[in-house]
Amino acid sequence: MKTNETISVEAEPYDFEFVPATCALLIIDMQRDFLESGGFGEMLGNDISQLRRTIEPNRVLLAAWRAKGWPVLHTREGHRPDLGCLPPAKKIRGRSLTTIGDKGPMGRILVRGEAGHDIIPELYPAFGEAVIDKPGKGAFWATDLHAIMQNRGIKQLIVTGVTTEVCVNTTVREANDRGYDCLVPEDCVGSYFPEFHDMGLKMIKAQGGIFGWVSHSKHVLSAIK
Ligand code: TIU
Repeated sequence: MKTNETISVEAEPYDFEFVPATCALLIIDMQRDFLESGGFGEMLGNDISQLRRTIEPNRVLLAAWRAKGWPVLHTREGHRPDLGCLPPAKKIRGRSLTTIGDKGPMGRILVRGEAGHDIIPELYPAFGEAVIDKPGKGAFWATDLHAIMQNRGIKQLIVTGVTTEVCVNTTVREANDRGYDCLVPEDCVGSYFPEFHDMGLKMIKAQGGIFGWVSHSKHVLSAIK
């Protein structure tokens, strides 16, 4: 398969077409604090199994994408150790006794360089794969993702990761407004709340693909094999 060949993936609301050289796999926030037992997500009372089911399909898709030598990007949600990029509103939201920046079960919560902030070992970035540290929910705001995509000629994104209605949806919307196409494989994204996951996906593909396309990793894998 040539990297300038157009590949068609079964998707909703209609097939998604992409050219490998200009389409990146963007894996959102597969961080220990969101996915692992004892992390920040679980500390807040969330059911991490809803997110952990995404690990294996992401691992398989990442391995396939890497085997082709196609572009891979990763993001992490978190803040500078001095918390200079943490808005006070985000710090106090939720009225929890322990909030972002405080000592949590895996180091300071969502602080860059801490164990819980890092990406889970199953999907650890390889050499040459950009890791984008983002202070917000969207991967474009206050990051160099847009510049990286422009510099590398990336026009389309396969967006996976967590959580469906928060960081994945926000990123897909930001990408849409910047003129990029996004495909979301539904088994590779997850939410602590199944009903938000379902609606988050419907919101993307409604109205003729108002924000993008929704598919399943099996359709991506069969299209690229
Ligand atoms: N990455 C991401 O979605 N961050 C969140 O805070 N998600 C929640 O669902 N809370």
